[in-house]
Amino acid sequence: MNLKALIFDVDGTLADTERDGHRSAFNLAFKDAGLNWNWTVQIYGELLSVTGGKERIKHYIDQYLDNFNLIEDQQEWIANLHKSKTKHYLALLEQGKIPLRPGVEKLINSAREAGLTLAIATTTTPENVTYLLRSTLGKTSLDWFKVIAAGDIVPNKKPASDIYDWCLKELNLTADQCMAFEDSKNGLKSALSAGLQTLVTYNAYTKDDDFTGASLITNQMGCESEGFKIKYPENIQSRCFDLDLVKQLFRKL
Ligand code: XBP
Ligand code: MG
Repeated sequence: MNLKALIFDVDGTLADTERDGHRSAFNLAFKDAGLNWNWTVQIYGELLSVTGGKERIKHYIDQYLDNFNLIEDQQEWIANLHKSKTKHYLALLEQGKIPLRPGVEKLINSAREAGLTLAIATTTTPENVTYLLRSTLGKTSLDWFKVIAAGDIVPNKKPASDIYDWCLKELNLTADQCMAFEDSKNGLKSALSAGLQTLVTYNAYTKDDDFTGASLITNQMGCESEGFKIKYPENIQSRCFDLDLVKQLFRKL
């Protein structure tokens, strides 16, 4: 079976968005709301075990705060706080504060030139994806991705397979015709549960995650100036994620 499509996760994979992007946006929203909450780099690293910004706020209230009582509907209050966070995050993207990770643009362009279909499967809010693509690859890049599966479009977020299942259905492809790119254990679990072969580029937050089942584990996609560091498997000669490497790793069915 030939490789037909590449499916990319967003946060941590396409760009290192969490520490100085989402985390800063959450803290700005807390300040606007008059809350004395401060998600430090350390606390945010713990909170990342919960995917989805709204779910992360709820987890923080339940697990980190003693009797945080609200007079109004908690779900609605969280949704409004999250909308404020998204506004701040989009502003950071618009200011060009969040670049793509090394090698991402090169892989995307070589996949397009080779006629592969591109797609996205992410837990983040859809607008966060379009703003990231526009601010890094330009407005026309929105058309490069046949499917952008994001956020609340599915009932269960990663590590559930829902977002990848939905993406495959919209692509009208089977898992064995695609390759997934992820950065975290939750993302890897989600992609593997959908039957997808998955390549992992970890980052500072996810470097110690369990990536059992990944076909390749590196510290980044790498580029001419700086090759990647490989965690698994050892017998790879390449220095960066080019299409030849992806095709070399793709299951031979
Ligand atoms: C990462 C997530 C998201 C982001 C925050 O998504 O779990 O929740 O941390 O974005 P992925 P929102 O790695 O699947 O791209 O606040 O919009 O959820
Ligand atoms: Mg991710």
